[in-house]
Amino acid sequence: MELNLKNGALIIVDVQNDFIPGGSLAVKEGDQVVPVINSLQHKFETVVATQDFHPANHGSFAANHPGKTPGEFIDLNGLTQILWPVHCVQGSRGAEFHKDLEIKNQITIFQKGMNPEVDSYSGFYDNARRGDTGLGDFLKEKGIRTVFVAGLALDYCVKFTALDAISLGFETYLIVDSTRAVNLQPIDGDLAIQQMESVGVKIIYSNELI
Ligand code: VGL
Ligand code: ZN
Repeated sequence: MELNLKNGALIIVDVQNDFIPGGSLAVKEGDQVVPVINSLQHKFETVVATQDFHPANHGSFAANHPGKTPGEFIDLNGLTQILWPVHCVQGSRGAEFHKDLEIKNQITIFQKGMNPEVDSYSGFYDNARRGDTGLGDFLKEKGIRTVFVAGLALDYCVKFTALDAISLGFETYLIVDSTRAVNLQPIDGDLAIQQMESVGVKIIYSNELI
């Protein structure tokens, strides 16, 4: 496949210590995406990274709902919210990017999840689609037409970032070997891929870009 990367951007989603084995919301093999993503960065003029960046009182943390445990569902200001372990708290080591992820100065970082009242999976909007990180306008101002999504986790933040990218009119690719799923249910990663494909996300492997 010939892919024109000229008007393309790489979106690196949430490659942070808490999503890596040893972290509080560890994704199995999450560390394995790092060398793949590093090998792709030089292909793109535009590289952005998202960073899950919660205050300690965030409403998605089970610990902030007495008697609740991770994996349970609650209503959070009108949205169904699955409860998570405390993760990616602002200023904590878990919120930092994996130490081997190459973060060069031309990478622009978009933080999300700062509002304790609503969770924020996508790199573009919060889950209520009210808060906007500015990523969509940033990409459009650069003339970006195609985005390539990589990172963690496939069945949450990667999926919702890709779905929003499609809804904003970007041609959207998932680099499938540059992501891993949380898989609360073992099938979740596969379902996420199906859902993305059903709205037009194209699935590619990193070696198709090299
Ligand atoms: C994520 C759950 C909660 C993710 C972030 O990056 O996929 N998942 N917060
Ligand atoms: Zn989070």
